[in-house]
Order: sequence, then structure tokens, then C-alpha cells
Amino acid sequence: MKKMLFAAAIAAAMSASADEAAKKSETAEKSENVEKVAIRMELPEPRIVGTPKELKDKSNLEADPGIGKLRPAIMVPKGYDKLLSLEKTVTGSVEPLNGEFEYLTDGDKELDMTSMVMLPGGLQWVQVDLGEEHEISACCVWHDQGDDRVYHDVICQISNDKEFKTGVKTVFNNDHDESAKLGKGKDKEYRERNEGRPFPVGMVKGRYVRFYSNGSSSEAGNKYIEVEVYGK
Ligand SMILES: [Ca+2]
Ligand SMILES: [Ca+2]
Repeated sequence: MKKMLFAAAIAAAMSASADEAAKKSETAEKSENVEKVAIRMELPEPRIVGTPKELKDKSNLEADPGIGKLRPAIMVPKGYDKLLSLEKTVTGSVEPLNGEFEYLTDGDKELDMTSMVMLPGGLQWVQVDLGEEHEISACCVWHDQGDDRVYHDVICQISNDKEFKTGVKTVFNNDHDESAKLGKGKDKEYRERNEGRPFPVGMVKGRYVRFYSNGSSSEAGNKYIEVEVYGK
């Protein structure tokens, strides 16, 4: 009797997983049929004005693609390639030492004092308010690309909670040693270049997008040029 129940349980489990598999392949088929478009980001010119510093720790650094080399474009379903963040309100963890938060969504990505927002050292963040909840497909953050530097603890989170206390989804995290205490990140550190760091997000819903950093290989401070959020 026990054996029969056991067999029945296995059969039930197997048919459940078969159902799941069928559902999964259906979803995959559907998403393959969706027309995809590339997100086209406007990039500033590559601009290396300082001497790169020797990096102390390269253990979590991605391979160097070379100056001016771009990552493959992020492909999203048609209609999900809209720039949502332009001219939207930005706030931050502290008042900037230099610049205004509004510089970060003004579309200007050139590396100069009318575009750069400088925050002090330590873990800091800037946060875009999209005004209402959106389905977000991709984000990009540009820090100071001036000397090929590498920013630490680059983390991006999305939430409908302005304070990021509830419903927080982490969509990028290269804090591999968990020094920021926001969870261990699987993404790699990268050299700051003219394309910033674009990354797909996978249709996460939210109103607020927060970008963290904790200084760079060149200095303790945190310099931001622009942040962008794409979606529908
Ligand atoms: Ca800007
Ligand atoms: Ca870290």
C-alpha cells in the first residue's frame, strides 16, 4: 500500500513537472515570436584625460574590451526601448559637493564641470523618480570616464518604495565581497568608458531606480555624469 502511494506520488510529481516544462517552452516560444529592438543609447566621445592608476585588486574585474569598444546592444521587446528617465527628478544619499542632481538626467554625458555631480566618499547613491510605475527593460550609468577608473560596489535597485525598505529588486551588483551589505553581487567590475555601464533589467516593475557606488580605483569620492532608465 505504501509502495503504491509512493508510486502515485512520483507519477503526480512527474506529470506536474511535465506540465511545467510544457508551459516553459510555450513561454519561450512566445517570447521568441516577439519582435525585438535594440536600445540605442547616445554616447559621449571616449575621453581619457588622466593616467590610469594601477588597480590593486583585479580579481573581480571583467576583461578589458579596449577604449571605444562597445558591448552588444541590449535587445528588448518592441515598445520597451523608451527612455523613461530624461528630465526626471533625481535625489541622492547626500547633497552633492559639486554639481546639481538634475545634471544626471539632462542628457548631457560630456565629462565637464557642467555635467558632473560629485558625492563624497563611502557608499553613496543617486535615485531617479520615474513619476509612476513602469516596466523597466534596461538601465545605464555613467561615472567619471576620465582616467579609465573602476568604480566599486556598483549596485542598481528598483522599487516602488521611495525609501527602498520594501519590494526592492536588485538588478545589477558587482559588490563581490559584500562590503556594501546589500547582498553578494555576481556582476563584474568594469573600466569606466564612454558607454558607461548598460545592463538589461528584464521588465522589473517600479517607480524608483537607485544607483550605488563606493568610490573608485582613482579616488574615494563618487562622480556621476548621467543615469538612464529604459522601458515601457
Ligand atoms: Ca548629465
Ligand atoms: Ca565591495
